[in-house]
Amino acid sequence: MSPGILLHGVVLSGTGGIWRVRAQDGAEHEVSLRGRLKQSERFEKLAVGDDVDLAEDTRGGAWRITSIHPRRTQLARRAPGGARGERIVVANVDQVVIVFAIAKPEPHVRMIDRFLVIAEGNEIPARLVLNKVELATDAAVVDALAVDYERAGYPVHRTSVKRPTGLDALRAVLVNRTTALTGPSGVGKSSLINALYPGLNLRVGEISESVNKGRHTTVGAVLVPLPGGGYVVDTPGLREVGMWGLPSADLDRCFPEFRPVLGECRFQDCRHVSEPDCAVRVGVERADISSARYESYVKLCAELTEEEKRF
Ligand SMILES: Nc1nc2c(ncn2[C@@H]2O[C@H](COP(=O)(O)OP(=O)(O)O)[C@@H](O)[C@H]2O)c(=O)[nH]1
Ligand SMILES: [Mg+2]
Ligand SMILES: [Zn+2]
Repeated sequence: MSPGILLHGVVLSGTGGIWRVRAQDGAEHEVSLRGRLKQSERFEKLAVGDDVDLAEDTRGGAWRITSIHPRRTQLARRAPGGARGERIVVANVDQVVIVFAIAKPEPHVRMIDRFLVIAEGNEIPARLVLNKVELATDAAVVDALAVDYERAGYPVHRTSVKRPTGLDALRAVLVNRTTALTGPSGVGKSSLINALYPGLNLRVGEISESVNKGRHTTVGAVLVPLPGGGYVVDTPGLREVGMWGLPSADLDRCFPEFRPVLGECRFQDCRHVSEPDCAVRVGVERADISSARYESYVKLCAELTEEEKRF
């Protein structure tokens, strides 16, 4: 038997055993798994974003997945209260890009911080896009919105689609990477993608905003190849990943600006809420740590603690 041609590819989409894979030559194939893999545990875990090897069936023109490469990262939706029942929403995301707007709609910092925690909890680098900057009366207004995130170590792109600003720099960080683009409705995600890649009709974040609203079924993530190389994840949104399963005790480490002082609280298991001699709260008092970010921490911590009580 001839071994047939082998190709390397990336899973773009798929459910129910049929997967759409983009080979490195750009051709897309609808494929299923080889019997051997199908029976293995890894079949259960094949996800959009996975790097796979493809082989051409010796009998027909069909392509099959023969192996799955180890993952660089995964965005997992964990079962509440434990590690079991984890479902991988998308594999090999290199970065999370969170879009918000200077106005229209007003920035919702709590939601931004929640997205950042999800990225940190999954150990995926994050950056922010502050869009609609032409609506600001002066640069100080923009800087005031960016500063908390920049001080926490996140790159912030200042962009405008209306008066083209920052678009080349944003496109440059998307090249050859797999990016999960997210953010509230109306901030300009679709406009940005269309400005960066005219003609690429992406529904970024729109599944959760419309189709999937109020449903229990999940629409899977889809990778969209970018003209310059790389992928953007067209996803129901990070909201569907959620923080489920993140232990409340690990939340502090998801705020990078807290990390330098985390060993300095009086209690080793300090939650930084009401404990005495808390180094995080001292940091907030001294304005080394942003009080808005700290407030997000307290809110999210309460949410996770509540969840832990329920399970
Ligand atoms: N003023 C201004 N409006 C923008 C900008 N980018 C997008 N918009 C507008 O914001 C609204 C929502 O944009 P859209 O791309 O649909 O947002 P999405 O929901 O995040 O995909 C539309 O009316 C856009 O024209 C911008 O840079 N400046
Ligand atoms: Mg949109
Ligand atoms: Zn503390």
